[in-house]
Amino acid sequence: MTDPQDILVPDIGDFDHVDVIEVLVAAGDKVDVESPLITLESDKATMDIPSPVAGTVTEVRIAVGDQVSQGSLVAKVETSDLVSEAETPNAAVLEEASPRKDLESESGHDLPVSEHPNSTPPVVPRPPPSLPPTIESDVEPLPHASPAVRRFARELGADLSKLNGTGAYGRILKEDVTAFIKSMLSQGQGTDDSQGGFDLPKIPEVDFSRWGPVETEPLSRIKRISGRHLQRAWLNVPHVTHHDEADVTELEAFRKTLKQESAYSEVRITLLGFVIKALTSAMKTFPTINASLSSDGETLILKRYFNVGVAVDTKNGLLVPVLRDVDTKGILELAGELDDLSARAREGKLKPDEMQGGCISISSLGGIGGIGFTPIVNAPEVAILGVSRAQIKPRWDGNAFEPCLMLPLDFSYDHRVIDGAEAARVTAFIVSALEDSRRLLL
Ligand code: CAO
Repeated sequence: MTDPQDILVPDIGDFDHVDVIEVLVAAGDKVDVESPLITLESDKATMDIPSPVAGTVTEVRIAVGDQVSQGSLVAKVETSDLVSEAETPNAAVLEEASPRKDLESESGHDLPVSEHPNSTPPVVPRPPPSLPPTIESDVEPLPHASPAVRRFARELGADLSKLNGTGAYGRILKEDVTAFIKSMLSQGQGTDDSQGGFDLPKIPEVDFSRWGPVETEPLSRIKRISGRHLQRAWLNVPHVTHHDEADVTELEAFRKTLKQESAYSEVRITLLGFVIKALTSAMKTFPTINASLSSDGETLILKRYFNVGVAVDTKNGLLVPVLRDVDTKGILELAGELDDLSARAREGKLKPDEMQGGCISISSLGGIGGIGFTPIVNAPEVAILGVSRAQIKPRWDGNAFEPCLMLPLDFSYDHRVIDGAEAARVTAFIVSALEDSRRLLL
């Protein structure tokens, strides 16, 4: 061990007689190179004064409320022989350090004087590039907190704009951040059910009434729940959407024929029944689309059952009832089940377990309109098929353009599980199944 070294306020630019707003160490604390020792605040900026050496603080010579300038004694730090010169990036600065009297004459201030004239020369951290005092200008309206507290908050993912400071003039202290994190955890925020982590930049609150009359109404319960689920999926899943279209001219003609046959008059047959069947076939051929990632992201859970969720638009928001064992059912049965489930969804009569156990989802806006959209994967599922409105388009058959009924398909997938090429193959498979419905029998 060497004698304790004096740690002085380094060159802090044009600042003079700056208030000490925080003392971040006490005698006995171990510090590393760059550990903040004190925080200063002028009317223009706050800054941390870092330790230029690693070691143990033996004495702190500054208190909150003091005023300091370049050369003021901050603390004494006992460095170990091992780290004092060889390992600290400040070794060069130590050698270059101006003797105390130079400092006094340079600054012209009545600086605190070392009590040990024969001790190791004081460390005057004219900081090398790797060791600047952390200065944060107040040009941007930052929350009132020192850089050390901001760093602490950043490490814990706490949004300082949500905190009320208990320090002088409302300054946010380290204790305030700790209390905030504890209260977030006790409310279950930051867990799997959170709204996506509280370190997300917040959308600023705007008073719209400044520009005209407004009304405020609560979101429906379904919208609040599904919104949270959608946000979680959107933020957690790296989404890609693959677009394609299927020529369903023949399929639609077939569907219209069925609709006219009395044997099928009981059931409302729409294109969606065929799409569900084509998707089921794709799930069998491409098992990765019928899978989920384990929560640690290390393994893939492949499902050997085939359940398809179908998004249903209700007046209160989106619900996704699940058609079970779709591989064992025909198109008529699926159409009948879907009609029943969607009717009960709209009446608010679905049971919770009827919305569970899906393997993949379909979102069809075909009855409403649109040429395409990018559905959000219903995580922990890994894919969703969006269906938009079929419309007549000219298609080149090699000799001439033919009017064909083209059905737009939008296949969104979790790119951690499904590669782009695989997604293209899956979608092409669904397209060919819809273009030649005999394939649905395979
Ligand atoms: N192209 C052209 N016509 C279509 C079509 C398409 N892709 N899809 C449906 N249609 C037609 C149907 O054939 C039906 O016409 P007919 O009465 O002449 O047969 C009409 O549009 C209405 O269909 P529908 O929407 O009532 O029935 P569906 O089986 O296609 O869909 C359901 C059922 C529950 C999926 C749908 O009613 C619904 O709620 N869709 C909204 C889903 C949603 O909101 N998704 C967005 C979620 S955010 O990702």
